[in-house]
Amino acid sequence: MRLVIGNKNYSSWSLRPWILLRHGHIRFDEVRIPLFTFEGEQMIEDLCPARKVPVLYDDRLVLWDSFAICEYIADKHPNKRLWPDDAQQRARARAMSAEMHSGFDDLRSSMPMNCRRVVDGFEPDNASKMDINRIIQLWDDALRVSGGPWLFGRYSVADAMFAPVASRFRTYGIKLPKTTQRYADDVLADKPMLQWYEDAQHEAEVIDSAEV
Ligand SMILES: N[C@@H](CCC(=O)N[C@@H](CS)C(=O)NCC(=O)O)C(=O)O
Repeated sequence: MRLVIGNKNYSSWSLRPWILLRHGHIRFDEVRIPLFTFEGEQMIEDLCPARKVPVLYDDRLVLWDSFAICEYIADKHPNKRLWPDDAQQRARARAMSAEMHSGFDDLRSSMPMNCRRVVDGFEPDNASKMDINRIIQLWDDALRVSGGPWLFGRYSVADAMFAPVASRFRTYGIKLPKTTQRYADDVLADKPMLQWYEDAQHEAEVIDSAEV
């Protein structure tokens, strides 16, 4: 299995399947594309059917969307139990993941993931504040029902889908209520996340449009 990803510092969509694979202790090779560089454009042309990362290669399968990749990883490794066992909790975890995948446009565009940065005095606009409040509500509801430490108790696809949000909250200094702050801290202190951050530190490329 081979996962094609973008710059670790910036590529939030790449982080999702990468961290899920690492959490599941599933072996894979990693190919990193330095986005928006001459070399990167060539690699995107060669490796990414939708001209976006991430892309998963597994035998003859070429899979080009982060959520579909997470679903496939969970399907292929049922013993890793990457969705909640209970049908209703699984449905909720899917709805949360789908909401992340298709929504929060304002937060995503005004607060791009940037693992290396901490931005002082950042004030989110009103639309991003609404996204932030909705995410707090989602995390809080899930943690209240499951008791934590992950959104649905055991680590699931939903945690992988929201991992880049915890990174954004730290970069832009977003204040969270106690329970959700604890969850965000756990996400960032998680071993695979620390590895992702470490790798991001060693990247030299700067994408100006993601430097708020
Ligand atoms: N819906 C896609 C979005 C993927 C996406 O937007 N990837 C960004 C990087 S995080 C990308 O490849 N950007 C490069 C480009 O647009 O040229 C998914 O979930 O995988």
